[in-house]
Amino acid sequence: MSQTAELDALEARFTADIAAAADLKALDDIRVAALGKKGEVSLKMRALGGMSPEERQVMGPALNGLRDRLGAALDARKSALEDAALNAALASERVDVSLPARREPAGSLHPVSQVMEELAAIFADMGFAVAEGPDVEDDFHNFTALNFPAGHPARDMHDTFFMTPDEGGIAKLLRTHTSPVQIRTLMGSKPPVRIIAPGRVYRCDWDQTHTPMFHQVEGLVIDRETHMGHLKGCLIDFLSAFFETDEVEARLRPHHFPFTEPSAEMDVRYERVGDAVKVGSGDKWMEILGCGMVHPNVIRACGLDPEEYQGFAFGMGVDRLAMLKYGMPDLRPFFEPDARWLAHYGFSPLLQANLATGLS
Ligand code: 2U9
Repeated sequence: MSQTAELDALEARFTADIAAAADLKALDDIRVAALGKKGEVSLKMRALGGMSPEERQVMGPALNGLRDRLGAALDARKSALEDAALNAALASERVDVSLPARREPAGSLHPVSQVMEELAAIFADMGFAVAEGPDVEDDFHNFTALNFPAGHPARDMHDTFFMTPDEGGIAKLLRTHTSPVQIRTLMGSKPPVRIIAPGRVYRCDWDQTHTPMFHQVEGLVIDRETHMGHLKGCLIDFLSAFFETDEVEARLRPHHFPFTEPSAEMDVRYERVGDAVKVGSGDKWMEILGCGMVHPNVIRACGLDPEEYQGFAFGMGVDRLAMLKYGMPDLRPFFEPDARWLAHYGFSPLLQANLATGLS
């Protein structure tokens, strides 16, 4: 057989092998056998050196052409095999995103989050907006603007978490109540104001009924003619919506807060049903929240004239409200990541608290 006829036969064989290669591994074996260092085409190219100039003139271009055509055939077959592999994977791993979910979501809403949602829904219905502010506060917004006198015990290191003082000796602190949120809102807006401020607060306190971080919701209404009657009506409506009963019986008992004057605590009639409370019946009274008419000094500190504007404020502990409504006997598991506790007391994230279809 002539040398060119031999090349034709070689080409025919490799071309057929390439077309028949079933996978990428088989194809690579063919590439090595033809074009690898010791491949048949490579060996023939190496033999060019020993040929006469006339032979080389024929065989050189013939071998180059063969090498290029086999290279191109190998590349084409490689991408065809890769496409086929991808299509097979896509077909076998197909996901129909339009199918319904097989399971309910695994997570659940913490009772504190649930109660926060309930509070927001109830007060939104009464025209209150939700206001938020920083957890790290300064003395002015947390104490001074709220009419705390210089030596008030709440300013003490024993009750408040202070940060390391800056170069000027000024120490930031963790807010001890959400009242600074309302100071910030009041300083930046013109009455009428109706807001609730839910959020985390911090106090140096740690025993069976107190945790160093807990949750509060406070409310503030500032307008021209707001009075104690509005305060009492608003709070009774709130308690009736929250405890889901029309029977609420409440009484105001005089108290003292620096930021309100007069100040009161509100008690509700209740009886125990297991670990939860039933509000509206029974012969016991329980303190449920604090409230009062905003002190003129607080209105003044926010840049408003207390002769023109007045209003009421209230505050309550969200963790305690959750315990009372949902019957948790102990506060401590609220802050422990115990999945079983959460599975028992948690709420579906798909059922958002609202007044139309029910709070809980
Ligand atoms: C401004 C003016 C007045 C907020 C108020 C209370 C009464 C109160 C406590 C309840 C239990 C806190 O969680 S608790 O320990 N709070 O009794 N809070 S009036 O008064 C304000 C707030 C902001 C500008």
